[in-house]
Amino acid sequence: MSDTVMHLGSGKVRELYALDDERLLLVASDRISTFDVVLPTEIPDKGRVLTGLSAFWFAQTGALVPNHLLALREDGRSTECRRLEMLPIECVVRGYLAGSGWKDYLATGEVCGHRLPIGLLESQQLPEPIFTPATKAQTGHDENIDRAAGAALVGEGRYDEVERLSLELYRSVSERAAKLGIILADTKLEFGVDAEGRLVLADEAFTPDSSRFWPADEFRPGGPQPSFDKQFVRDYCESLGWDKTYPGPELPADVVDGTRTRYIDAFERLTGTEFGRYLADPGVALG
Ligand code: Q0N
Repeated sequence: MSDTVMHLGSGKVRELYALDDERLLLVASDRISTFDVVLPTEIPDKGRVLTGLSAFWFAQTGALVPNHLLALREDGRSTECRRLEMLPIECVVRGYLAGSGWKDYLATGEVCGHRLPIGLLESQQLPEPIFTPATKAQTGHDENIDRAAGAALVGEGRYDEVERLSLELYRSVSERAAKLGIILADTKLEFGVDAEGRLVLADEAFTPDSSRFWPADEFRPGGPQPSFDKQFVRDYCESLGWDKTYPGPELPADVVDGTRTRYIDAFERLTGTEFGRYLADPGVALG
């Protein structure tokens, strides 16, 4: 690379670079985190799987909402994106009661100001999907917020708009996943605003790192569901009695291989494309 490319920031598993004033490069690594700790062992091709899935969903939902994807690079793990002014909230949609939604419901009977029926079970489907935004914590955990707090951060009009778009996206993708035997329990979306003031879907979308995907044939409400992608990793880490603080444990080869197979399986089921075809030509993900 002869040009200077500014490194703008690191997520736990992705890096962001500025290509120029209008464009960013988003690079997905093969790093994996569990219990909020990045492990020292990588999962080969994980970054390509997530990049391909995200690109696939951007292409599939482009008619519903414009998105930041400009180009998918030949390496299959890097995307050129439009540079936006990001909104300071995480746009979460939940169709099922899991994670922090379940915790909040147990404590208060509500999630982000949505009062829910009494007697719901952990992982149960909600009467209808709900928009449950969160603040973007720089360190530590995102905090769930209600409509008033969200509207104070982005404005009433923008709040209504991202709520409507997030729910539309969730409905569209969850219906498609359901036909493939996969439950989209919940998902986290990020939006930005372009120079013309239009909302644009950004970041990654509908990947296993940003969503809970559950195999429908193993769905058993009344407890937590096994993770489609990370369950081998979690089970292995639990078996060690690791205290879930940095540093995490190295993963043995069978856990790495099993987890890699699960990621590729998710890619192939959701996109209907062989992962080998994606590696040979990432453009196939765009349809
Ligand atoms: C941006 N983040 C979130 C990647 C994700 N299109 C954009 N324009 C301006 N800023 C951003 C995007 C996007 N996507 C998104 N931060 C900046 C967190 N990052 C962390 C690093 O990896």
